[in-house]
Amino acid sequence: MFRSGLHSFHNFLKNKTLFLITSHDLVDLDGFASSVCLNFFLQTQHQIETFLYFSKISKHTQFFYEMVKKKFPNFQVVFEESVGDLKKFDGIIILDANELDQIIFLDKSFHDFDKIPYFFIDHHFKEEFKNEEHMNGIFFDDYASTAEIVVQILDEYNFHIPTPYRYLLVAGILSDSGYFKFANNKTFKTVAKLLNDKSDYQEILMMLKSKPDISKKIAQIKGAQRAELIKISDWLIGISEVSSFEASVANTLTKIGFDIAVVFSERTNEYRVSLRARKKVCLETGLHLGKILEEISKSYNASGGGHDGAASINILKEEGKLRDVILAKIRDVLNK
Ligand SMILES: [Mn+2]
Repeated sequence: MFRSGLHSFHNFLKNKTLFLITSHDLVDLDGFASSVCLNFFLQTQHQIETFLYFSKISKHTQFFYEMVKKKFPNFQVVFEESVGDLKKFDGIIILDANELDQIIFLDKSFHDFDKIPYFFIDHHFKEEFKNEEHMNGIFFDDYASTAEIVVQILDEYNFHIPTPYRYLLVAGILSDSGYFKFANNKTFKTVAKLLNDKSDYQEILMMLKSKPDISKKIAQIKGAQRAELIKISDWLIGISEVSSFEASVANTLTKIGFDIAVVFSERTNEYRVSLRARKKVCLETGLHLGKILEEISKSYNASGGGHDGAASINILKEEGKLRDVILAKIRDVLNK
């Protein structure tokens, strides 16, 4: 399976001179590390001309990249400021994404785009890729990160990865695997391969820790202090209010013992409400916070939705906070 993916990649590279290498918007560490390393590999091993471009780099990614540059002063990645005319490329390689929609600069109005071949390297699940024989990409959803797939490609070519790139790859794997929470045996083997005498695991962990935002920490502490505790059946619900960072506060509440958290924040014209629930509550009771907020949006002047365990809603002030409405809906599910 991997071999056939590699084979199609090899074919994709053939007879082309200039490639665009990119990832999804607001690129995370996995997408960034994967793209930067594959770019380096193609330039050095294949002497291929490449053009590395990210539409936007996430704050956390930028922070870690700065840390790597500080540690390795000679390490430099050349990014392009803009893609310019896409027609100049012979091929586009897209990492850590599997849909063209996720690449914001490939706007639909560019009719000629169909004519430029593209190739995905990604680890996100997509049903339709399961049965396709000639897919234009390497898709493996049994990998915790795209970085692991890239390491395996480089391995097949016996390519030696320099230390700064190892730091990036390990960081990408760590962040996408939730610090090994979603890892499998392959993940550990890959990381073990990347770590050597010159790359220190604890140092990478330290470099990943961005300086905590003091106002966020204050909001989390105040939110916890103000939390009102409501018990429904054996579940503990925390309701609180802060002036900002309502989503982080809701996360904090579920970490310190609440099963469900509802956190309000007052803005100029509206209330923003973040809801969080532990996985266990959702699995055992069928609670789906996103569905609850979608229902509320239909009946009131509000817009909201989300996942089973994480959702949010914006409510116009004239409606009030809808605290009791939200609570009643949760109570309905928990009392079932
Ligand atoms: Mn990823």
